[in-house]
Amino acid sequence: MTEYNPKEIEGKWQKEWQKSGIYQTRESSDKPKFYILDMFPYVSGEGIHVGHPKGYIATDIVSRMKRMQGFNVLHPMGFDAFGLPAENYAIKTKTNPVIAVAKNIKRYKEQLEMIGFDYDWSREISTSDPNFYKWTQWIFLKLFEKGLAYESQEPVNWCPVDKTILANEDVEDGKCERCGSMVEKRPIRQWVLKITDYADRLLDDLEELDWPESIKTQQRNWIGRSEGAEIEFEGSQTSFKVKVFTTRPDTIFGATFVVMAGKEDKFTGKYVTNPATKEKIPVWEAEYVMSDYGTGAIMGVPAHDQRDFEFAKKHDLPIKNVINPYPNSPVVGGVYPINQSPNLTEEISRATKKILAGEFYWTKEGTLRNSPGFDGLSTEKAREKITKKFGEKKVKYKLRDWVFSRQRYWGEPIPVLRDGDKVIPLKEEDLPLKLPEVKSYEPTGTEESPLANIPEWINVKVGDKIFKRESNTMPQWAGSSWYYLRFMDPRNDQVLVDKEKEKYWNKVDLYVGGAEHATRHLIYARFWHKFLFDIGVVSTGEPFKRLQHVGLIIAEDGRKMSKRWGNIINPDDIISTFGADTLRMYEMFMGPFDQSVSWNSSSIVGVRRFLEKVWRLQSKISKGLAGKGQTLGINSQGLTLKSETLMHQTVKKVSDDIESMGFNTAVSTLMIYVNALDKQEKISQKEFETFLLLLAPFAPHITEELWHELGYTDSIHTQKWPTYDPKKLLKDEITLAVQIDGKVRASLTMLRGQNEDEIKTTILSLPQVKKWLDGKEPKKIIIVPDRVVSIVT
Ligand code: ANZ
Repeated sequence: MTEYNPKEIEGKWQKEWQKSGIYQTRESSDKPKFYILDMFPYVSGEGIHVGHPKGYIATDIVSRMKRMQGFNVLHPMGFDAFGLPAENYAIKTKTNPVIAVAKNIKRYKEQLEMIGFDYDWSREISTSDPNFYKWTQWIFLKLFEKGLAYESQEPVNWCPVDKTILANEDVEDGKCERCGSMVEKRPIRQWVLKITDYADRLLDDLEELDWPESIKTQQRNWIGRSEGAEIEFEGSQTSFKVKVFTTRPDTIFGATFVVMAGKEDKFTGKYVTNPATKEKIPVWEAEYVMSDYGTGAIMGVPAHDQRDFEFAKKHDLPIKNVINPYPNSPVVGGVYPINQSPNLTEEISRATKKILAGEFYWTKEGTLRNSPGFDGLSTEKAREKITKKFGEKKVKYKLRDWVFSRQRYWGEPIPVLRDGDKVIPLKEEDLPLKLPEVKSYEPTGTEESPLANIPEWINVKVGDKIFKRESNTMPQWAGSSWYYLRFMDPRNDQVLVDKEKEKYWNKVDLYVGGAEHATRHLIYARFWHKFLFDIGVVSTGEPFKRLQHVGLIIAEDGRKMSKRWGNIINPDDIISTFGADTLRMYEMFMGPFDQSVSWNSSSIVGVRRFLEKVWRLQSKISKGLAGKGQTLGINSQGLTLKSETLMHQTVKKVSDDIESMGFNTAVSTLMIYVNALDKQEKISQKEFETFLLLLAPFAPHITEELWHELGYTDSIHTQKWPTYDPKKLLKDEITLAVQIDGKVRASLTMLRGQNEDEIKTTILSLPQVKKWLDGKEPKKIIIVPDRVVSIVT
């Protein structure tokens, strides 16, 4: 037996798989489909570190198991090549983005191939390929046609360093998500997509998705639906009036001022009338009121809102309580309803007294007071009645329309012509509108992209007239909003995706990627998908059935892996020292898949040793019976009963764990199994094969080699996935006494619930029984279940 040497086998099998095309997805198939997808990488720096492939290894494992289980698997890969990350890298390295991106894609691919993934590379796509972005532009034209793409001059986020406007989703804590600079508000001409038209559907349809609850919650909060009322506060004498949005119309009798959005706290000198109390109240400006939410103005109810309370305290404005938190509390004469300790009751009384006196705020529910005509009503009931009487029911969203244009070169050109203020969309047959190759691609800092400086491209002569093209390009998130559809039919030049193919493959069954995409890519893609559903391009209302996020791999020093810290671990180095199979298994073994874990150089050695042990196991295979354990039964496949149980248990556990993405426990189950096999003097071929099949998704190279060592000529990756027999999972053992002609001659420990044939075969193969029978044929074998086997000769 040779030594385990991954260098010799890994490259060899990768080439072989490519040659034989075993991972290519066939079009028509009577098998059930399984579409499994990774969030494709954006192409920025040069190459990947060990953190990047963690999710890809996971989908590789699931896809391999599913293929072996008889599914027609689609597991594609491509590159998110347009946008800021790629362009900034190009600018930094002074390489034209066209060249930089091509070079980086090549490098990424080489690295991915070394890990031994089962991607169907014949379906590779890149968002900056005109054959791809033709359809991104096509979707834009459809959005425009339906009135969902429009131009606006609203003040938007401007990043002074990246020199482009950004969507709200691109801004984190007031900073540009890419470069960290403070964004400014600037009124710049922009293209906007009306995602708000889809707010309710984006919200409602979350219910049906098998997604992590945390991501659903983030989307709910991002969409931020609020039910409330708009109420108008009219000027006392003048025509001046202020409309406010409130979720608490029930507190209107406590509104003692109105605040409009402003840069600093300031009394405007104006007054309006509270429609409920008919009192004259002052109008202020303050920073805490946002100009772009609700109506940009609020009614100040200091007794029931913390910020209003603080504002009133600061500016000495009246505070008037209109809600009694505990209507039955001793303070107002009733008896406190809950059986509380006297101390607690006392404390509540004291707090209630303070609240009722307007010395503190109460933001929760209660019963109305100081509200003539509504006193005694519950806050809930009062909201309804007061809205009817003084205002109008309204639903507001935090979600804003998607600012969709960038003043940058490296993106999809927006396919429209302009004649002064008039916008003329291109015709479908004029797509793709190709991005011209340029010498200078640095952003200009103006409202235009560098494309505006290329007269041959920007000016279009039609007849005698000169039209101008749109110089702005689409954001990085355009291509990724629909790329998963293109994998279903990547080379179609007639339609975005063929109807039949779309029907067969939609939805993505399992989508795996970073949790940081919760409120951007995953909202944008759902929006586009719903739009494509509305215009009949796709047949499902949602793109991704099940979503799973990947936990980060942190560097050994506990920091994020980054060039800046010099703590990057390159997968190429790990592969050349330990092999790709070790890298794969180690990354799955590190910890729960969705949690962050630190790299640990010494643990990876343990995984390599495990694979060496697997390699050595082949010398123990016995084609006949298993050795040892004379008191244990042996079944027809040469398995001792104990080892048979363990085999069935291992099959079940590993299959279930892969299905639920519990890869770390799947690996440890395989390790336990190997240790058990290693303790046996001999192992049966059946056991070894079953084990190899279970290990194959994790370590595709070593298993392929050992499989061929067994004499097989076709790939292990196209074999059937092992199944288990639930009856054989039973752990409890029984001991049968074996009588021969009335005398106990042997005993047999076996699992409860074996069938009679199994028991008979096992008994007759026991050495002691053979000895006593001495070649005689038994006339009769009587089995008393779980107790005695009686052989009559
Ligand atoms: C009166 C009131 C009384 C309020 C009370 C709250 C408690 P959501 O939609 O859940 O975030 N609000 C409305 N527009 C605003 C704006 N442009 N900037 C800042 N605050 C704004 O919360 C809606 C509530 O936030 C509204 O209800 C309003 O304050 C405030 F006891 O109106 B409320």
